[in-house]
Amino acid sequence: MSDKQVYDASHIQVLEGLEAVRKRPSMYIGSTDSRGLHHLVYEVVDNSIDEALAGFCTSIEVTLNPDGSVTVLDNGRGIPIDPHPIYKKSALEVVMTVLHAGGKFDKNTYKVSGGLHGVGVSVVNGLSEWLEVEVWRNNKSYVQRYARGAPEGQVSEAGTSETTGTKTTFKPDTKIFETTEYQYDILLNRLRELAFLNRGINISLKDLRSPEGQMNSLNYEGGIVEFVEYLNKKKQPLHEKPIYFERQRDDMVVEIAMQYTNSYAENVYSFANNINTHEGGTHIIGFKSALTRIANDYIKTNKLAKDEAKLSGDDIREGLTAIISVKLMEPQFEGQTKTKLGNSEVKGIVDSMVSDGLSEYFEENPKVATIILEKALIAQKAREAAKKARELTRRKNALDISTLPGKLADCSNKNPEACEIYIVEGDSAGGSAKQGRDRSFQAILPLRGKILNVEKSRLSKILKNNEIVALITALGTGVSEDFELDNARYHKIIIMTDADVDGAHIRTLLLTFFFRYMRPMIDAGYVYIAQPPLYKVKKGKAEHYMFTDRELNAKLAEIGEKGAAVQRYKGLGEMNPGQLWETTMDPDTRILLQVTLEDAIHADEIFRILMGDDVEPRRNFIETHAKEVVDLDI
Ligand code: 0RA
Repeated sequence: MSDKQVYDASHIQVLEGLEAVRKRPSMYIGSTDSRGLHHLVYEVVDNSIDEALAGFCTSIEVTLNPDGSVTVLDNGRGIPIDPHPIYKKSALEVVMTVLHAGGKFDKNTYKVSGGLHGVGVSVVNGLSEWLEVEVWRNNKSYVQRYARGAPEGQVSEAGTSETTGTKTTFKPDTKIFETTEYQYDILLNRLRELAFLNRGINISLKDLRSPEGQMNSLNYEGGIVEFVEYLNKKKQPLHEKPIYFERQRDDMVVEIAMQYTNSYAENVYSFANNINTHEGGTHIIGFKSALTRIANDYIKTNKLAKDEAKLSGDDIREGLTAIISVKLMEPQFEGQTKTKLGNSEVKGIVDSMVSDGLSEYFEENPKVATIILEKALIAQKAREAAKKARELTRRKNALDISTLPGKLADCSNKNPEACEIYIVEGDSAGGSAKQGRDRSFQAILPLRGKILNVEKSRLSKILKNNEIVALITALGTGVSEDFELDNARYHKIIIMTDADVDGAHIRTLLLTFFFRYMRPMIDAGYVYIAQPPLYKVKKGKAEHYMFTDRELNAKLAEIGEKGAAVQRYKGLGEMNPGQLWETTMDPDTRILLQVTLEDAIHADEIFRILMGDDVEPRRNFIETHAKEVVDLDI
């Protein structure tokens, strides 16, 4: 194996680089949970997208293989294989084994940098049990294989080829990842987003892991216009076609698509180089300020308002679905999660294109303009009314307990960081929870019956609902525009509902409310879901609580079914205070699910499906996700 020896000597430096990746994977891909696992695929796909943006690739195929590996195939130019001038080995090997080597060849395309993407495919290689790459170039085919990032041999020729392209297959390392099971829907959502953001590219996803399999082909010639139509699929638009603007300056391209619906929610999503800029940035600032200004100008010029009413940004964005997509050469990503666009030059360009484009659109479509602006004026009136109602729910200061809701059983500790509040379904479970809790740091707020469905009402109406007012007052944060995370009276807000359909519904109603009106609470990781047990197994004197059917079956197999009594808990009310504490509230033994916002676009869709007017999509969703609905994680 002389070949191997040569390699052992030359890849020492490589191993040093990728060893760091294996030692601290989270530094490179964010985490080693399911999220990090999915990032591996995005990383590889991003390289093919870059090749497509450079104009050389039209098709990207992602396949989930039966052995747990993933293949990404594109028809680009193929990664160069000739010797690299500095590293003295194939450029392909350098790309696959040297950190951050990926984008150095070609400076003329929009490359992702910063954020979790753009760390380079070598990171994927380092975190894979094995990876195999095949390149078609120069009428030849070349292959190389690696184990945990280290080449198993040199790049070798493997026959002739009439096409060009790159195929990467990798198997995520079970030594690194907590889970190595890919979720089809998560990949599909991101690939669909990429297909919308990069119009014309053919992207497919294929699942070969089970005989039934599944497959989706994504191709949107309409780009982000189709993205907006897709997001509004189940809503009622106020005008037929999304409004679309595109402008190019120097090396920057800005695209905006927007459409109003009769809903109350705002769905404005922004992207920079295909990365969802959750934290906003200069493109969003430019967009919002131009939109508000042009709307107010139009109202004034055309005397649409009876009084001197002036729209706020929120008023003119009520019911708006919009996508803002910027592609630029050197994006600066800032903010806590590096998802805030910092490039200052972007603001002015977006502002001026929206100003010009929207005034022209309003001039040419006066009927649509009137419909949009009249809705915004109603939103403005409702906002004034809501403001008055909000003031009633706002506590003067956090220590003043005179205004706290009567049914809140507060805790004695006043340090929010140490305090938790259990939001409990029903008075009887609320009673057990009050008796079972540790009153020093656990507060209990029982909610009676179903809270209002916030998806179907404006804030002014929502604030007339007693259960919601009690909730807001207890939390101390205020709501919507007035929301102040720093005023939260508890840093754990724990939703505790029965493990049945009604419980799931109440939980979804509460999550919808947090999502729409207290979003920073979710972003801060304050919102949790309690996991009460489903079963109690009793054999002799021993009692065991089981949280899933699988656990139950395993337990029964272990202790034997003879003489074991199985009690299925239908509701929290069936547990006495001691049991409730032991199974669901004791920090040492309980299981809490933290609510995270993996994908706001998808969360919005799910909430609309689950909470909206249409029965049909709701039934479809519940039928296909029946098992997951019980622990819905938005
Ligand atoms: C730089 C230069 C060239 C191709 C690529 C990058 C490339 C990289 C990847 C990663 C996945 N698929 C890819 N396809 C292409 C080629 C430059 C040339 O041929 O002149």
